Amino acid sequence: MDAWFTEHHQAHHGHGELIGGRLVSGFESPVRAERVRAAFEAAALGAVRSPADHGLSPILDVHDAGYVGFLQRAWRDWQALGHQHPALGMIWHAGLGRPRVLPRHIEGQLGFYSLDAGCAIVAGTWEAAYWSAQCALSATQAILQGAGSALAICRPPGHHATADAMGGYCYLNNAAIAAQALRARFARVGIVDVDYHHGNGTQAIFWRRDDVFFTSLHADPHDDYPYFSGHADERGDGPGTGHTLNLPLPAGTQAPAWLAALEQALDATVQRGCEAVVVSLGVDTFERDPISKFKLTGDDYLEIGRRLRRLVVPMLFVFEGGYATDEVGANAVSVLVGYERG
Ligand code: OKP
Ligand code: ZN
Repeated sequence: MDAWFTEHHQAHHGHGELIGGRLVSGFESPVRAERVRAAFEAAALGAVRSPADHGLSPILDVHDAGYVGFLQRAWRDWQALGHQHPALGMIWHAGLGRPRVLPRHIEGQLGFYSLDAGCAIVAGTWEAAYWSAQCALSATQAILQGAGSALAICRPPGHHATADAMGGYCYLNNAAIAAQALRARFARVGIVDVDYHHGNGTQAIFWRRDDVFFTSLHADPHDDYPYFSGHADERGDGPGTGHTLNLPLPAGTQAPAWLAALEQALDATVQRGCEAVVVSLGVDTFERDPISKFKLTGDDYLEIGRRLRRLVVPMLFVFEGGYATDEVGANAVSVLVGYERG
């Protein structure tokens, strides 16, 4: 299995996030991707490659053009006001659900195009988000050309981004962009989201579709981010009814209960006839993750990889969360080792 990685991710750095009303240093830091790359190289699973430039078109197959344009020019517009500090999403919001009219002012646009205050924009945010998506697209291309598996070491992550809004450290939805591109060859694509947080953006993108099955194991949204989606009764709508499966789990969940939920997710993915699968690979389910409350151990990630072998279809791993920087590389790569070597 080969991996796609680019140094462009480092351009998105130096931003914090608002927690409890205070701006703190960001958990979603450049070292995360570097650790995954280093662990992948150490495991000698395959080559680490630089992504090709697949352009904007596969991004626009998933995302709203107005939103993409906003991401491209947000830093310039923000800087033009004389600001040197990061621009934060959701500094203004309507308080009445999704705003109806796009404001002309950058402050208003930051609110219009964001789901929460988890997405700072700095000078290199667009560059990093664009190339993160290109990593997913290059790994997708390998699968389309016949590879059995591939890894996209994406940073920033993507699964909280909707078609037209950023949220939870995510700007472009790498897994959704990959799944959409896989549809060129595979009639039915599955997305298995194992990140600790519900993949609300991915769910929203495929909510009304029956050609992409989305299933997610995550923290119960009563208690944890993203709070407003991921409940078990959310199953899709219209033609997509039954093509979303949410498996929320309580704080403190350990491997036996987590793996039992994974089996349910895999059963459903097989039953839907998915011909290729994207794994939204977050390892913030780890017992020492600083922002999460599940209790998976390092060894559990090998077992997750072994269980995924049951899906005998091409599998694309897209890196999402995981904030225990000392272990994030080993944990993510253990999933791949379990998958490749059993
Ligand atoms: C992104 B991904 C912690 C607040 C965390 C945002 C979490 C985004 C997670 N007190 N808020 O799914 O790993
Ligand atoms: Zn997460």
